[in-house]
Amino acid sequence: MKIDKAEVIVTSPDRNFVTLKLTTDDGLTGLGDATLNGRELSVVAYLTEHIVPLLLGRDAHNIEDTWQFLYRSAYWRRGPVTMAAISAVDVALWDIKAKAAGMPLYQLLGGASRTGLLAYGHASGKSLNEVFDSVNSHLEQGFKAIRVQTGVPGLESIYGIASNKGLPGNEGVRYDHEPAQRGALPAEEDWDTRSYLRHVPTVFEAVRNEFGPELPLLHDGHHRMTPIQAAKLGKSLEPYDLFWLEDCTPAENQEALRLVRQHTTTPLAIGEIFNSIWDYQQIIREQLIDYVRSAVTHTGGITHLKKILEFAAQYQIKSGMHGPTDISPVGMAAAMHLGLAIHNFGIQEYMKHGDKTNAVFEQSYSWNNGMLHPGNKPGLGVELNVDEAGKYPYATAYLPYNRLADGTVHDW
Ligand code: CS2
Ligand code: MG
Repeated sequence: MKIDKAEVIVTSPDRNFVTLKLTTDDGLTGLGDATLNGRELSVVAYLTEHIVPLLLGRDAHNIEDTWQFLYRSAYWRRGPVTMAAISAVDVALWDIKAKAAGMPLYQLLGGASRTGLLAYGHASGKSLNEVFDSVNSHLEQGFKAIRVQTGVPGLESIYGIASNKGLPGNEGVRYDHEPAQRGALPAEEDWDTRSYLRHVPTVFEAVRNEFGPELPLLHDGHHRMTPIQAAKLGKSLEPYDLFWLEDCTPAENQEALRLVRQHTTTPLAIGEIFNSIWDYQQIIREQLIDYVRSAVTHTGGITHLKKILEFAAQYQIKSGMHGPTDISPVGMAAAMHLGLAIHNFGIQEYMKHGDKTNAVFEQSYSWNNGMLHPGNKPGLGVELNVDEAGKYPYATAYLPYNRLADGTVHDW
């Protein structure tokens, strides 16, 4: 079964997506998500110029060998662009192999270890009332776990707060938080960690009082605190029993988490911007995190993320796969198949895609009563409608960045 055709498809229904479509000489097709938010075209070039020529004629069944070939023959290893490109090839090959076997991918990955996948949604608001409204609307949608992001007094616009302003042409349409904004330049946002550290615990106290002790609550620190500030926040949130505090401090320096661990028992989740097992080696071995946040799309595909999660399982660390709207339905389906098969599944992030996106990517995964399921169609269960995709050309969009009051650039 030789790879006969490799297409890199770029479309921008509600936001930009990059998809690799492989076709074999006996007509089977496989899809892989290669969307790297705000840097999409770099992966398009990596795939089109450097990888596609290497794939044609290869045996589509040899997934591990193809992974190792793409990783080692590049000489230049790791990094978000390389690993997103390798991921797209890997997932497309797993899609093809499962279709050839006539079974849903999770069956090929060892079968189902559970009946469905607990998922969390994004509630947010500038004010407490807005936060309460958003939590209620997510409970009404069936979510059984909720991430809470709040505005901070004195800061104009910060990460994670949905707004009613909507996208150009979508004014007034409630618009869940899509961080990448279309435009020629990235938006500049302001930040102040001390006012954030004062405010966030008060919001979680109010949410607990309003919604009770059981509801799993999550929060994303989005890489903005120093290790001691992260330790302080983790400690001040302990009374509110968070499911996890995510990306509490930039983790390039993995041992920074030791200081956080010393001071708080709030569970820690990290890894959405990691892209290889090496980014996790120390924090897993030293038990410095509780959840692996990597997405299949950004971490070398199912082949590599499965190895990271198997390593994590030895330390009772669970999965918490990244799943915002910049992970395409192809990437979400791959996460669900892997999540259903592994033992150490923790929780799955789930931001619903827009109607245009759902028309481009025909999905067979389901959302029911707070649980996701990848479906039972052979392969991934997602097909790309090329004509529909063709309606939405790429649109330049950037993630915002932060400056502190004195003008210093800060982690966004
Ligand atoms: C976030 C993302 O969902 C999350 O946990 O951290 O929204 C992140 O900001 C985007 O994926 C960046 O592209
Ligand atoms: Mg995050």
